[in-house]
Amino acid sequence: MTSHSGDTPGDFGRDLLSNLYYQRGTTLESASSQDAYHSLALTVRDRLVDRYIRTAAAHYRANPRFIYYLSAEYMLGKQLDQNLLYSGTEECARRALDGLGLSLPDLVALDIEPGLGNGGLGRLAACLLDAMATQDIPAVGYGIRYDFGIFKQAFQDGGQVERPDDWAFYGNPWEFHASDDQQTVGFYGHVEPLEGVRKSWVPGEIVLGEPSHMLVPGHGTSTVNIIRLWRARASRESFDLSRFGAGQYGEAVEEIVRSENISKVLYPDDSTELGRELRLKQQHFLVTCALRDIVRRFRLRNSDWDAFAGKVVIQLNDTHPVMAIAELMRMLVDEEGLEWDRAWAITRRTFAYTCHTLLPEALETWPVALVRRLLPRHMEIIFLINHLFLREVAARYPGDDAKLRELSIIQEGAEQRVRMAHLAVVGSSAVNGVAELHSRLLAATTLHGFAELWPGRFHNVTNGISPRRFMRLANPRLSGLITERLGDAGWLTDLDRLSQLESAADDPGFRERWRAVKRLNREDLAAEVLAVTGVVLDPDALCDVMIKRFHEYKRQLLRVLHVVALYHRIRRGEVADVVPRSIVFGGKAAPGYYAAKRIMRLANSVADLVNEDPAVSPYLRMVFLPDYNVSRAQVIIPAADLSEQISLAGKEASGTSNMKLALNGALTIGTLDGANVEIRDRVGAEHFFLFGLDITGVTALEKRGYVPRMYYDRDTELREVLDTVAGYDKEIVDDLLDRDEYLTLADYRGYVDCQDEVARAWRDQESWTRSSILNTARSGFFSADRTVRDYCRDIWHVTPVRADS
Ligand code: NBG
Repeated sequence: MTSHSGDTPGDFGRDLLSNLYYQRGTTLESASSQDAYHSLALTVRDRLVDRYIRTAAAHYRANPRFIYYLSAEYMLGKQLDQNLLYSGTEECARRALDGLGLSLPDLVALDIEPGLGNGGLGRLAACLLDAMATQDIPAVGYGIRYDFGIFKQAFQDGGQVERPDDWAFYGNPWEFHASDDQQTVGFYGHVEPLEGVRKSWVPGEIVLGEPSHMLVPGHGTSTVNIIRLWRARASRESFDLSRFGAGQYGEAVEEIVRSENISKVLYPDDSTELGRELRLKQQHFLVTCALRDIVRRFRLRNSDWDAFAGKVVIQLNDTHPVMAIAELMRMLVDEEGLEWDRAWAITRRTFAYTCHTLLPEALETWPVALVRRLLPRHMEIIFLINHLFLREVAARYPGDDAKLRELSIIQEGAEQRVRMAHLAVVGSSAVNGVAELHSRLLAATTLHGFAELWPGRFHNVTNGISPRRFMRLANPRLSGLITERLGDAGWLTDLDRLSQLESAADDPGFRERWRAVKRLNREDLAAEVLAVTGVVLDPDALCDVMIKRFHEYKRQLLRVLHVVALYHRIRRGEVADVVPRSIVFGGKAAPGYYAAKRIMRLANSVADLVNEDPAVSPYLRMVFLPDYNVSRAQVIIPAADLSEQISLAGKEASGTSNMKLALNGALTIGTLDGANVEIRDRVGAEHFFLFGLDITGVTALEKRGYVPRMYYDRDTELREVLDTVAGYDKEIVDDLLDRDEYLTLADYRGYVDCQDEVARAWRDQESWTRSSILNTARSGFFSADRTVRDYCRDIWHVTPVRADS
């Protein structure tokens, strides 16, 4: 076998031409740009394959405990930039391509972004996989290979329009197909008794799960893990030839279409559960394929079921994969013939569950009737789990029926429903929230009864981000400066070393260079904004960034209100407290989320208002960059000076853009919500702009009775702002005055005054730069490597295995 591994430009160029010839069947002279891109991708991928094979061999030898990360979403970002970096071939590829008359940036631009997620939850999954590989943790990520990822966002008359994301239209060069590792997944049907609790489920419909995997390389190590994605296929007999012969072409492929629809599209809503049957099918499809694959892998080296939980940790990323608890019980009891109690002990030890929300509407429940129809045996198993669990609760709280109702996995009412979060807690050995405040609130409110019952089961693991993706790849200039200052690039895998930048904050020469980097990054962003939207940004203006999904609780509306206030001040010539700013928005709204879409439209109208007014635009420009995704994030974040983290306290579980922005030297304006609290604790209160109600204030105000109209009556500037907004959208203003569920008006004055403080601080560029450097220097804690270490220590109890061991 000829190895594709040399690390000179000559070797690289030779392998690229070979891939062009043998994989694409063409030559340099006749290659299309897709041919060139695919050959480059394959050449880079080849350089990771060898490491992957060695990793797999080392894992086989060591037979270690594995982390199996189950997630319905992954936001992987572009692979080419990452894999060039991780394979150490960036420079040699550039030179090889130069020699062949090809341009690396042009080909990088063709790279696809698999948008297999909605937002923070999916990106977190990708950052954790990256960090696990980087720390040599034996791990596999399992997910769904949606044909269509998160929709592409465009604006029409300021409103969001969604277009399908056929992300692998030209093929995905990063993916290995393994059609012979197919699994079968059943749906519907009926249950037949065997002996005792053991039953036999006879599904009424069978779908095939076909896996493919992508490589997940670690940085600075030989380890290459994989993420395995499943795609639904109809069985070979599904095509109805007789109907086709009779001219019924649609009917002939009906079954194929029905089966393959399961992995057709990612649900584009990250908060409210629509309770659609197809969604539940997706979940069951994912967990069945993953579990069968996990068992197959377990059996390569082990046979005794009692060893299972010692070798397998299944981390449930939110409730989407929680049906796995019932499915594993079904496999162990019905298929493997284990006693219920033994199976339950194994199951409970195997699973761990991460909760990512506090919003009640995001806590998934499924109608019992639906589950019973789609997964009849699973429904029985859930009832039995619940029965045994409630017996335990009754023993602990004798006569307390309210307690039983509160904790039950089944929610009673007009329609019985399965509470997936309750099933997750009951069936796991560990439960964690994603920031200190969030974990505290989970135990105090949402999951209070469970935390009282099993305090030892509850943990906090504060989220983290990949410094490779969000610093080294996104911000090569700042990375270069940091590496120069620290002497080597080791900080990329040991992010606490950024603390060595503390002294640099007091070095005027270093500050100057830091500012120069920010300036260049703002120029890059301005170029992108111009190309995409036609809006001209001033690269010297303060770059004020709010990038996240559109949600009322995140309060993009509050951001817009401040812009309108600034607009009026500038129009009146009250510019004493105004500094030139570029307001940058990015984020998608769920297609059916009417209120969020209204706010988006308003944001676009306000952007037009300020940009088109020659009296205002020297001070203020505003742009809504459409189709926010990981690639866009990599351009926006390095340019940011101010990070908007302004959710209503108690609503944002953690946030992760807050971490990415702080790491890149943006100062935060924020509330005491999610991980903002920990960011402020670490970077220091004097380098963080705090405003707004905290959780105690929110609770007290809601208890007193919140009257939003009062703020309108008392605050003349707010009145002017809302009157302007009413000219665009009266419904938004009516809702604010009458209801204002997220206390926007209560926090308005504090926010606007705090923004004035930001402007004053910006005027002193030396001191601002110092704060910026200190934000970076003190953000080491937010590395996903630390997050993974926390999981390993508190929940997973796994040890690294080195590929070269
Ligand atoms: C999101 C939270 C964020 C958090 C990410 C990652 C869901 C259900 N939750 O605050 O809203 O940062 O998860 O943990 O998408």
